[in-house]
Amino acid sequence: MKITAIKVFVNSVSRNFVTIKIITDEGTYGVGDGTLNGREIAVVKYLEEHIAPCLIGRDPSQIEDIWQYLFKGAYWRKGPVTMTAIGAIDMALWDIKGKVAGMPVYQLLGGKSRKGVTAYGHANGESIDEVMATLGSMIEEGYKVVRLQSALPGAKGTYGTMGGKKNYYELQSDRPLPPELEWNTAKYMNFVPELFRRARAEYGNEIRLCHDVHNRLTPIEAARLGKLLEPYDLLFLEDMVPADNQDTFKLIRQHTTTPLAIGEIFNTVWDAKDLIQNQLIDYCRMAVSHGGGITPLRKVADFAAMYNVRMAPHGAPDLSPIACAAHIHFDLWAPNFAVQEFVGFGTPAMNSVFKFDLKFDDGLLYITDAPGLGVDFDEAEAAKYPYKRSYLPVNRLEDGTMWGW
Ligand code: EZ4
Ligand code: CO
Repeated sequence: MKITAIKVFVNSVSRNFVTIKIITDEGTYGVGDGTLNGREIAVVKYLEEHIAPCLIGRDPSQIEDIWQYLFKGAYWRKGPVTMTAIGAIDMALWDIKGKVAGMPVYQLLGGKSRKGVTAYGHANGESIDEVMATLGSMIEEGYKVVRLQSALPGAKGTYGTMGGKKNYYELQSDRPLPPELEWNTAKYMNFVPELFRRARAEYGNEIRLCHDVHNRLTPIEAARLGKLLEPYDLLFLEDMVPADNQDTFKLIRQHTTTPLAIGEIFNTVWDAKDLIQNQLIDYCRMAVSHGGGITPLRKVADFAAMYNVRMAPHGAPDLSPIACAAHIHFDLWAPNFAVQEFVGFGTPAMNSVFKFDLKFDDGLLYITDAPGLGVDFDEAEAAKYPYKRSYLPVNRLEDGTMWGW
């Protein structure tokens, strides 16, 4: 079998998605997700100009060799654009291998370690009351784990909210430049414990809760937040500080028993190595797309397992149903899988572009035994939604200082 073509698509059904199809001379094709939020076209060009020409004529069964070829062969290793492009190729090759074998990808990885995949959803709101109402309905829907994010009263927008405007994850193409939000750490620190106090008071101790700080604290502030939230028994606090310097987490770890999660922007195991090896985190949030594919992610999982770190892949709305499918196969297999971020089934338009048979029942996600990844991409439907430039928001302190969003 030989690769005859690699097609790259970008569409804006609900938001921008980069999708690839690897076509073979035997008619079998594989699909992959190369979406990099706000930098989509950089990945499209990387795939079209720098990867596709090198892979035409190669044997698609050689997943590991192709991965090594693209990683080592680039010379310029790592980085989000390179690794997302490699991730898309890797996913599509696993899809082909599964289709050829007549097996779902989780079987190729080693088979199921569990009957279904525990999912966590988002309860985002403009006020604590709004978040509580959403949490209540999600518990009724069957969720066992929910992430809580509330706008700060009086703020222009907080992570997970946009100050009464669109959701941060929707297409922002009516704004020519990144939306600008405002941040105040002191107000946040005073506010967020109340969010979790209310959740426990109203919904009890059984529901597992988590929260995403989105890289907005300093290490000592993060340590304090971990302590403040200890009474509310979080499953994890995510991204309290950036991990550019992995040593930073030593300070946080010394002060709090609140479990820590990080990794959605990590591109290789090297971003997580010290965090894992020194047992400074509890959950690794690396994704199949931005982390370079299924091939490296399974190695991260095995490495993490040695240090009691569990996998909790990123699953925000800017990961397409193809990455979602790849994650579910990975999650079914990984012995140290914990929880999968999951934002629902998408709009009817999305379901016309991405065809994926997924079920949610009593907190768990299930897929069918379709060969490969079990997700298909409709080129003609996708063409109805052309790319529209759209950015993630940026964040400033109230005095104008640029901050992390
Ligand atoms: O901000 O996917 O845990 N989820 C997140 C996401 C990220 C977006 C970035 O594109 O932090 O919502
Ligand atoms: Co996050």
